[in-house]
Amino acid sequence: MRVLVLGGDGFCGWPTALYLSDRGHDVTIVDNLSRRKIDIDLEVQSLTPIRPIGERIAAWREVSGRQIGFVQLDLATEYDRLVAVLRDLRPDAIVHFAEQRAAPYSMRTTQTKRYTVDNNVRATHNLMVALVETGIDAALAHLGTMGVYGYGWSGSAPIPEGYLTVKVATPDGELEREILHPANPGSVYHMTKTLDQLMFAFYAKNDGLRITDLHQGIVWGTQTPQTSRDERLINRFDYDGDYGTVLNRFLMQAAIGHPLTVHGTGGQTRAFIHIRDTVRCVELAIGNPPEAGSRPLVLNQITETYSVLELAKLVGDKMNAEIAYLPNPRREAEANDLAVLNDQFLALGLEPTTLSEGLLEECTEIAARYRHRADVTKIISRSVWRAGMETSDDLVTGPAQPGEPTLT
Ligand code: NAD
Ligand code: USQ
Repeated sequence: MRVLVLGGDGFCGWPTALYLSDRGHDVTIVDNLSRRKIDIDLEVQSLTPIRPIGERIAAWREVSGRQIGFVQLDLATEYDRLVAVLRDLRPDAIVHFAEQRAAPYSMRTTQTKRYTVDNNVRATHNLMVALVETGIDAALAHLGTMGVYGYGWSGSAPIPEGYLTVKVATPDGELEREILHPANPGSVYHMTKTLDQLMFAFYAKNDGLRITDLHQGIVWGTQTPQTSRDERLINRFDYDGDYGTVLNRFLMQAAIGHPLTVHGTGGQTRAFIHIRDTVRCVELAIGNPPEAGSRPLVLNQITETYSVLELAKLVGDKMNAEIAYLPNPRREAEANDLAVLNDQFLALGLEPTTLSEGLLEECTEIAARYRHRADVTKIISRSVWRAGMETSDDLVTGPAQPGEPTLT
C-alpha cells in the first residue's frame, strides 16, 4: 500500500513508518517537526539522541535498502500543500498521528491551550476536507485516546469500543440506540480528541470517508526491532514533566536513582500498550478498514490496565527505587476503576506484549545508557490544571551521572 504517515517524526509515528516500510509498504512521512521545536522551547531533549529527520531517513535506506519519503508540512495551516501532496501521492492509507499530544503541555499556559486546540482541530479538519475535495478514498486510521471516555464515569463496567447502547423512553415505548460513548475529557488535549470524534462521525456519514479511530492507551517502551537496527534510527524517549508518560518516566527515574514521582495516591488506573504493539495495531487497522458509508470504526488500542501505584511498586521492587508521593498537578479522580474491551484487535490477531515480557528491562537499559543526557531539573511536572495548584520542588540536585544523584 502507499501509506502517508502524518506525524511520522514523532514517538509513535517514526517506529510506525519504519515498521510499515519494513513490511513492504511505500511510506511517506508528513510532519512539520513542531515536536522538535517544542523541545527547544521547553529546554528539554529526548533522553535518547534522536537524529535530524533527513539523517534518520538516509540511515533507514542504508540499513534496509528501502526509501521513505518526507514532506515538511503543517497540516493545520498549509491546506493547499496538503491537497497537492494527496493528489501527487494518491495514498491507499493514511495514518494520522500529527497532533499536540501532551495533556500537561496543553494545560501549561493560555497560549498552549490555544495552540493545542488550533493545531489539533484544524489539522484533523483540514485532512477531512482535503480527502473530500480530492476524492481520495484512502483508509484513514487516526490515533485517538482512551482519555476520551474519561476515568471513573462507568465505574467497573467495561468500556466498550467507541459506542454505547442506550435506551431512550419515548411516548411509543423504549427506543434502543447506539451512540458515541459520552465524551469526558480530562485536559484540553483530551478535549481535542473528543472534537476529532465528532468530525469523524460527520465526514463518515456525509462523505463516506472510511475512518478508524484508535483509542490508544499510554504507550510505553521506546525501541522496536526496526529502530534498534542502527543508533541513528533510535526512537525518542520523553522523560520531562510535560511530555514524559508515567511508565517510561518511572523506568527512567529508577535508572538514574531518582524517586518515582507518584501524583497523589497513585490510585489513577490507566490503560497501556507497548510501542511494538502500537505499530502492529496500526497495520491491522489500515488493513481492515470500514466500508464507505459506515460510521467510524472505533478500536480500543490497549493491552493492559494498571494503577500508577501498581506500576511504581513494580518498578520500585525490580530496581530498588523509592516512591515519592507528590502533590497532584492535575485535576483528576484520585482513584478509579478501569476495565476496557479490546476484543476487536484480539480478533484481528494482535498478540499483546505485556509488562511481564522482559521489555521493562530493555527500556531500563536504554534509559541507563543515556542517563548522562538527563536534566534532573526537568523531571517534576509543574504544568498545573488550575492556577495556584501546588507542585513539588525538585527531589534531586546534581547531575544524573557520573555517580548517584544527591537526594535533597
Ligand atoms: P509526538 O508529539 O511524539 O508526535 C507527533 C508528531 O506530529 C510530531 O512529530 C509533530 O512534529 C507532528 N505534528 C504535530 N502537529 C502537526 C501539524 N500540525 N502538522 C504536521 N505535523 C504535526 O506524539 P506521539 O506520542 O507520537 O503521539 C502520536 C499520536 O498518538 C498523537 O495524536 C497522540 O495523541 C496519540 N497517542 C499517543 C499516546 C502516547 O502515549 N504517546 C497514547 C495515546 C495516543
Ligand atoms: N502520573 C504520575 N506521575 C508521573 C506522571 C504521570 O502519577 O510522573 C499520573 C498522571 O497524574 C495521570 C497518569 O499518571 O494520572 C497518566 O499520565 P501520563 O502523563 O502517563 O498520560 P496522559 O497524560 O494520560 O497522556 C498520555 C499521552 C497522551 C495519550 C494518553 C492516553 O501523552 O497522548 O492520549 O496517554 S490515555 O491516558 O489512555 O488517555
